[in-house]
Amino acid sequence: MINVIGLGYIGLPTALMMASHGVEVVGTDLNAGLVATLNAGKTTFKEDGLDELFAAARAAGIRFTTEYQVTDTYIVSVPTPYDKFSKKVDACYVVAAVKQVLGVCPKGATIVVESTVSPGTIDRFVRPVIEEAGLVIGRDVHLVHAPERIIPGNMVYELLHNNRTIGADDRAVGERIKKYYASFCQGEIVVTDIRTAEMTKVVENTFRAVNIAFANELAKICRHDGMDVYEIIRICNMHPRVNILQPGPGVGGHCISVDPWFLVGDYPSLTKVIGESMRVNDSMPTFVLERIRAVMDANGMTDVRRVGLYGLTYKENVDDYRESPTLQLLEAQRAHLGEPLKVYDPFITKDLVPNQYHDFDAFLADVDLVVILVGHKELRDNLAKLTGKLVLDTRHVMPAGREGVYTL
Ligand code: SAJ
Repeated sequence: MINVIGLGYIGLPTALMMASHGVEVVGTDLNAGLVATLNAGKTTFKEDGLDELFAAARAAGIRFTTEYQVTDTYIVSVPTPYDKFSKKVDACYVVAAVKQVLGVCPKGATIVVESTVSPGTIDRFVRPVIEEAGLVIGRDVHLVHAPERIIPGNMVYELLHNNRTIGADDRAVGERIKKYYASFCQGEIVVTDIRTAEMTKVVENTFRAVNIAFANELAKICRHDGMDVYEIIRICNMHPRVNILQPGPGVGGHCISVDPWFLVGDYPSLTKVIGESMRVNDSMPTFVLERIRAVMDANGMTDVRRVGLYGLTYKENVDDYRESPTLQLLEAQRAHLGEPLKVYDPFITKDLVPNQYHDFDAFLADVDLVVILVGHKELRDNLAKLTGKLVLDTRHVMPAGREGVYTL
């Protein structure tokens, strides 16, 4: 039986996948409310195919509890935030979960850390906890790191199809854990050592962050001299070895905007490109504020109460707003004592920020300038509703040449 510890964005779908593919699974989370919701037959976030997967896992007998289980295999999938000042990974949740596991697990159990951690975290934080408990790693407890690669918005599909990495001290243990993942994963599963697995995960997300920063910097250069960044990127990408990403209002989510900082925190003098890329991405919400001001000035608009932000989530068609560029923008605006801008997002039903709307039409009726920060499908399907409005389109969703539309 596998005990999955942490039933968030990664732990829950992973537990459901295994359970619906013949593995006996118990999911544990310290959040009693979350466990109660799952036990009441409801999922805790939206994702294509998640409800169907949940139903299949429940039919297969998955259980949810706040208790750690006595079993031979644990998958730890708890958050790994980073310390905003030191830029280093904060492994406290992983360490706390491992301590709890050690309190109940029998000798010879395997602990799989699935949470994203910076290279060396398992050596520095997890191994000492096990040794301090008087246990011998490789005999009393086995360690594995199995980072995930799924993208929010397409999680269920990617869980099934992505290649994966499993890092283990002992190859035989790695191969045993691989079998659990292979129960559902149709991609290739590479078994390597723990440090390599830690590093590859963070490097993958850093690669994307650096490439988004490149696109964002191009947007600033093009804005400076009145060039069309989208047309330039489109043409450049016709080159067989060029593949530039899209500029945007900033980088959010709990991966691309966080993981590269782990490397900057650990190797400050060796991460010039990475550190500067993160700063470029972090500068984008303020750049959007400057663009709002420029569009208002160009149109003789003086009342910020007639400006509305479309989108609160960190990207399109998900309900996750962690580190979202819109929240970063509102924070930057707040620092200047500005009147909070009006905001609307079809995916955010609870009240998250001041001046938030829950109806698209009511939102549109109250604003003259719509700032598109997220290109949700709802918006793409209803572009005609923006007729007659000024639009600042930071996601390149509006058709070219429409009157009153401005870009980044
Ligand atoms: N973004 C841009 N321009 C782009 C692409 C993205 O501005 O061209 C922005 C998005 O709007 C968003 C942020 O970047 O704010 C991150 O979005 P994303 O879609 O690039 O990535 P995430 O954070 O949803 O998921 C990433 C994925 N990593 C990679 O593609 C390397 C996913 O595969 C990982 O599993 C996930 O991080 C994770 O958990 O680490």
